[in-house]
Amino acid sequence: MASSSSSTATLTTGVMQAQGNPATVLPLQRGIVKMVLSGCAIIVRGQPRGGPPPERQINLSNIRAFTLARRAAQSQPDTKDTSDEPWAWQAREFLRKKLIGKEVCFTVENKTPQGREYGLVYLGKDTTGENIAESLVSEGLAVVRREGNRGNNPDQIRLCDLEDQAKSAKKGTWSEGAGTHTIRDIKYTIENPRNFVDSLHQKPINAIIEHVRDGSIVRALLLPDYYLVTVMLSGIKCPIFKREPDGTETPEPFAAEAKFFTESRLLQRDVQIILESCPNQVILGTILHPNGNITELLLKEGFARCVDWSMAVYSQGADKLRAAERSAKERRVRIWKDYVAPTANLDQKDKQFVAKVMQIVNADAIVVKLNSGDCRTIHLSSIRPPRIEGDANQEKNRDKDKRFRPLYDIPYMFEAREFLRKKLIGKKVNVSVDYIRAATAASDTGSTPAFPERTCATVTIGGINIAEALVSKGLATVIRYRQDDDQRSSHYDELLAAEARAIKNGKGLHSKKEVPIHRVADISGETQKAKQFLPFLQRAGRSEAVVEYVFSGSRLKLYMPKETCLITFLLAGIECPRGSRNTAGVIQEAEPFSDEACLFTKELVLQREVEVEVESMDKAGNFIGWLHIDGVNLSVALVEHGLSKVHFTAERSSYYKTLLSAEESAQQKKEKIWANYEESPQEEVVQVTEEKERIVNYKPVFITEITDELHFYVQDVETGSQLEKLMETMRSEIAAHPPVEGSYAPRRGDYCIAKFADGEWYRARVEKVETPSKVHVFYIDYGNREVVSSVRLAQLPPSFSVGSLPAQAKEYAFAFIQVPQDEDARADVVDNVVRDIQNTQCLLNVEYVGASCSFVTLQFSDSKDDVGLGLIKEGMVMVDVRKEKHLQKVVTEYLNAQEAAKAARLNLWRYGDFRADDADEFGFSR
Ligand SMILES: *[C@@H]1O[C@H](CO)[C@@H](O)[C@H](O)[C@H]1NC(C)=O
Ligand SMILES: *[C@@H]1O[C@H](CO)[C@@H](O)[C@H](O)[C@H]1NC(C)=O
Ligand SMILES: CC(=O)N[C@H]1CO[C@H](CO)[C@@H](O)[C@@H]1O
Ligand SMILES: CC(=O)N[C@H]1CO[C@H](CO)[C@@H](O)[C@@H]1O
Repeated sequence: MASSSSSTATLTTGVMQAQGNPATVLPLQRGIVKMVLSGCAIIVRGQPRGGPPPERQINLSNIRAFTLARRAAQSQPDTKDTSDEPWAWQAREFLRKKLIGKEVCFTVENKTPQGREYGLVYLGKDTTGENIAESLVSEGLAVVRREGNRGNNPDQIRLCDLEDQAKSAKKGTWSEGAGTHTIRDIKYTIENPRNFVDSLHQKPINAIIEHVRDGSIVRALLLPDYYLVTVMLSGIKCPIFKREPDGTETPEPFAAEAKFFTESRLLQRDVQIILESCPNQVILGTILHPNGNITELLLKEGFARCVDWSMAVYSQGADKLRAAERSAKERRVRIWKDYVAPTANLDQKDKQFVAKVMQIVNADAIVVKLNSGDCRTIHLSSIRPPRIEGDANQEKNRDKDKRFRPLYDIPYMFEAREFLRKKLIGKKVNVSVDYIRAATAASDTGSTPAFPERTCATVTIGGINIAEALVSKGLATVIRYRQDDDQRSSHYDELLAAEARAIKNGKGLHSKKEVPIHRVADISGETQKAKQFLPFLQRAGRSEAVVEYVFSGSRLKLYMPKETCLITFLLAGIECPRGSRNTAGVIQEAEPFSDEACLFTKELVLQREVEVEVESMDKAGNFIGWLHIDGVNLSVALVEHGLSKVHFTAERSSYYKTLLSAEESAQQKKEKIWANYEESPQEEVVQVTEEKERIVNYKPVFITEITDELHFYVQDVETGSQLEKLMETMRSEIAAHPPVEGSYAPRRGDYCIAKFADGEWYRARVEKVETPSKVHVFYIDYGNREVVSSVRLAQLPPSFSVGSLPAQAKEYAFAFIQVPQDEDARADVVDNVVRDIQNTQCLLNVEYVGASCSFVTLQFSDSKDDVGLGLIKEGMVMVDVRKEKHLQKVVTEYLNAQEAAKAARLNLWRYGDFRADDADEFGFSR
């Protein structure tokens, strides 16, 4: 081998040219073997220059190999599949194993006009390496071309010698027999690919990658049975070569690079493949190679993106794929070079934080309280709450009388909300923001509503992804995205998997069972219904409730699960600062600390399970009572924290003492509303910001009963005829079917009929059963009470129930009047009042609302004189000074009358002003 001393010696070693001018030295070239085309041709890759490197096909000089099987061109129906010539496959495999991925050097001896190159190929860097043509001939895997005038060529002579040796050793093609066993039976098509894939049970099978179409699609020859299949890598997609209508191909950005990446690692390598699934005739699989797995590598290098639908079948851990993709995005490599993370402009502290759950909104969002004290609404990423199926028109066809309440009326909405509520409310959760969904405008047609900007996050508690839990119970579904939309959950695949499980197990929304129905009676704001319902709640004692909404510190909406109804509930015993209100277009400013009180109540009770004791109702149909949560009485707690004052109506309740001491301690500490508190209760000026007018609307009532406490019961004169009619028909029915004496067993709270001293039957309610002969009843239409034997009681005929006509006797108390504590003095007043007004018609006006009943002024219907004022004038009672501005005119009138009575030393004042005496004694002056 001649060697020149030129500086290029290391790169280009001279080889004598085979034919022609012996003085010419052919340049020696190098490359890496990309592919073996047949037993006599290879594709060699040069040095990459920027993009994918140049490639050249080299046919080995002087030999002829056997032809490999060829599939008929689909476009030419007259061609047929041809099969392997004997030993053709063995020759290909011999070269493949020897050469793929290896460095070779070669000289080109000849180049045809079509550009096909023929030459000598040596394994390694120089011609000292194995001569490939010689090896083939020695193995009997190729035959020497003896045609032509080549007798004097030393290379050819060597080949002929080697061939002669192979012949005598009976190697390869020179062995006995026709060599038919060396012919493959290639299966180009599979009858039922899905069955085929299933039958392999995800076991790795040996294969050779025969062709790489693009980065993520290959043709593989499955061994040992020679199935030739196209496999798409599960879970990913590389940029492709788009086929245009005119037959040309346009590569998407990085398509060629991705293809080269896969090709250079896998083409004609021995691999194992797991065939994972076969949707729509496409086989999805994962290629295993000792040096790593190509799916992950492609993602990590930014040559591929994750594909939701096929990730589900990826058998080697979809999370690793997402992580690889995430890493590529973060480094902005290749296809991600312009990538901007959805949370890119958030501070780390806004991206991930721990917060306390304050409220569950519908079934896919929560309100959390941050460490800073601010509240934020967080939507659960990538899930969709239960919703109404079908078009919105159906909604219009709904029962028009019934208000549509999504929480109860959308199937599974309530279940979803309850699941979240029970698991999360009041708890600390980890929030990891996945994306911010921009606000959207409503569509012109109004078919899609406007959405404000939404913060969407993965929320976990104790390591559990709450969205995944919701989806796996079938209480939410997973949103599908466009492939390139990464505004989605960071745990999207787990959500999809959870959904697949829920569908398979028929959970919740995916269940074939009838949807659970929640018939909820909304009593809030329905005075009539509330009236009927009041006695049930009063009787029930402590009832369970869920706080559905907090309007203000003391005004709540409750869901009563046992009674399946919604009510508005006001806290008894306190005066809570009012929020700003808009009454008839006039904005009234909020009282100080109204927001604090509202927040306090929200934080303590919103969406919690509580117990309530309903005591009474106001005229708007709101129930009034006490609310307890975990041993805390909310009225007391608000007072304790200086967020409410004790209201005088609390006096009668069993919590009065607790309230007062709570108030005292708040005053001492100068908490919130007591910040400017000076210890001189007499001087206390109550800020009454309310500017409302006293409402004067006297209506005729019939006074039926006056109690020892100077409360009284009245019947509404306007509905009096209804009661008369009811009594009449009831009595005639009873006369026709007299009750069997003693057949009725009274129970506390029951409605019944009772035979009064006049021998007539009246509607009544059992208040207490001491013994069968001592039953306490309350005549619901008259307000009087009696202890009777049960033989005087009978079942209330259903047609006369309080449902058909509510109890007619309503309880009231005198406004602006303090009932004397002294029993004798009180008895005097009661006697006086009984004499004047019992069983007469009067005019009644509600002045203000108390915890157990409303406070009213009464007028005699003839003279229009005020009954209460009359009592003041006679010195029978003292004035209860109300501080509301709009009542001051009446209060002043009352106080003037009181002064006159005092001066005249009437009744209570007969010994002078006993209160002033006390005051003087203790050094106070008035
Ligand atoms: C060169 O190699 C190709 C690929 O195997 C083959 O089709 C072709 O016939 C070869 N040419 C000659 C002249 O052997
Ligand atoms: C929040 O995440 C941290 C770390 O991942 C964990 O230690 C902590 O327990 C989580 N807190 C909750 C409430 O899940
Ligand atoms: C199943 C398998 O082969 N997984 C491998 C995929 O490739 C990565 C490296 O690229 C390996 O770490 C995994 O073990
Ligand atoms: C009877 C009852 O529940 N009383 C509670 C009212 O609330 C205060 C504090 O908020 C508790 O200390 C009482 O025990």
